[in-house]
Amino acid sequence: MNMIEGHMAIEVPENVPVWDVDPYDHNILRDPYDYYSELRAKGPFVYIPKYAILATGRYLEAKEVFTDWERFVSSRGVGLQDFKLEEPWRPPSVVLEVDPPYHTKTRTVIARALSPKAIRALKEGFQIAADKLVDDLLAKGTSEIVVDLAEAYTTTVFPAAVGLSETDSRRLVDYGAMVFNALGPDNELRQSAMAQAPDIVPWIMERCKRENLSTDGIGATIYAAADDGEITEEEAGMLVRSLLSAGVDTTVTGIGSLIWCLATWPEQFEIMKADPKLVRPAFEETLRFTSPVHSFFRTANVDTEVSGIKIVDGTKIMCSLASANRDERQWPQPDKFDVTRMPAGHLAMGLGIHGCVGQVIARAEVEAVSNALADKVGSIEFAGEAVWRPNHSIRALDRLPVSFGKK
Ligand code: OVM
Repeated sequence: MNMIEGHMAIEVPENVPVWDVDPYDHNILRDPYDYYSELRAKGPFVYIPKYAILATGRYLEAKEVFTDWERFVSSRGVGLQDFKLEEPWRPPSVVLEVDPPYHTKTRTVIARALSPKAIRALKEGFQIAADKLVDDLLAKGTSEIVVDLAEAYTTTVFPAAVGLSETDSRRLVDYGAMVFNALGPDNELRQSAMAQAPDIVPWIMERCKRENLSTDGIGATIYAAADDGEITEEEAGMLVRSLLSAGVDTTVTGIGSLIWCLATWPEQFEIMKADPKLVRPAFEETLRFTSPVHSFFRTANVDTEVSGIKIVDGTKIMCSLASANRDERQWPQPDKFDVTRMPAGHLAMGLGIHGCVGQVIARAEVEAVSNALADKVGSIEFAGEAVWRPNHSIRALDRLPVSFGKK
């Protein structure tokens, strides 16, 4: 078998255009929208020879591949690597990188710990934290939103909600960067993220232990399921690791991108401020428009067909969620940021059995920030260049200097 980036190198399927492009090129990772347009225009799938994978940037196909967990499995990894053929860099996630029936058990436990009822109790604390940070930034006038708001806020309220006994903004953010870069090719970007593993991984694993968690947080709810015999003690620790893997960089990115959108389209900020009912839809539109997680893979686990294209067992399929969320076949005026759109069905948080299990807490965290902006901030203006940070699976801001004006 011919291997490439840890998976089987497939042949070009019939009727699939070959596109000699590197989706992990830094210029594309920083500004991917021309790449997405071309990806969608070429057809339902393209074959990318550099990685011998299929890629889809269209809504319908991305949705079909994402929903059908029986044909398109997660247990072989949701990045370029096929876990059936190569050992992953860390023990696989017991919820992301598994399939039913095993998945059903762990998902039930983590979903309970992150249920709307569990999250409701956290909202007041989120609002107090967001109000205070926004007040501080208003007093400062000009600030760098990625570090001073998005990271500062998320790495305070989220670890507290989980029940971590100690937090470390840099390690949490850089662990997320490792986890999300790990899904891509073994290039310089992945290697430089991984170079931090010896410092970060032991710290993260220590945080996941029962004795290092409060008795009343999300982590404790997960460990309670081990006491009840629903999962093992080890699985409970692994589910806490999932919280720390997926719960920081995603939310940090969502907050940064929301503020970037509102600074770029001040008239949309005006519309949102005029109607508090638009605070939630404004974030959903930010999710559709910016798609913090730009891509995930599935692996075909049978010989099958999608949209008339034959797909063989072992095929890695790169699903560009960010492109699907701009697909002109699905969205009228897809490149318009419109806080009144209410983009039901966007793929930014996936969907189906692997759909983001943390979406209730993520929305609650961001909503508190949006409320604070709508209440207190009159204007958001760029105070320097917004810079994007290349990552194999996340499109995040690296730097966002803005001036907040008082209302
Ligand atoms: C995990 C996890 C879940 C969702 C996303 C993610 C790749 C990781 O369970 O570790 O990032």
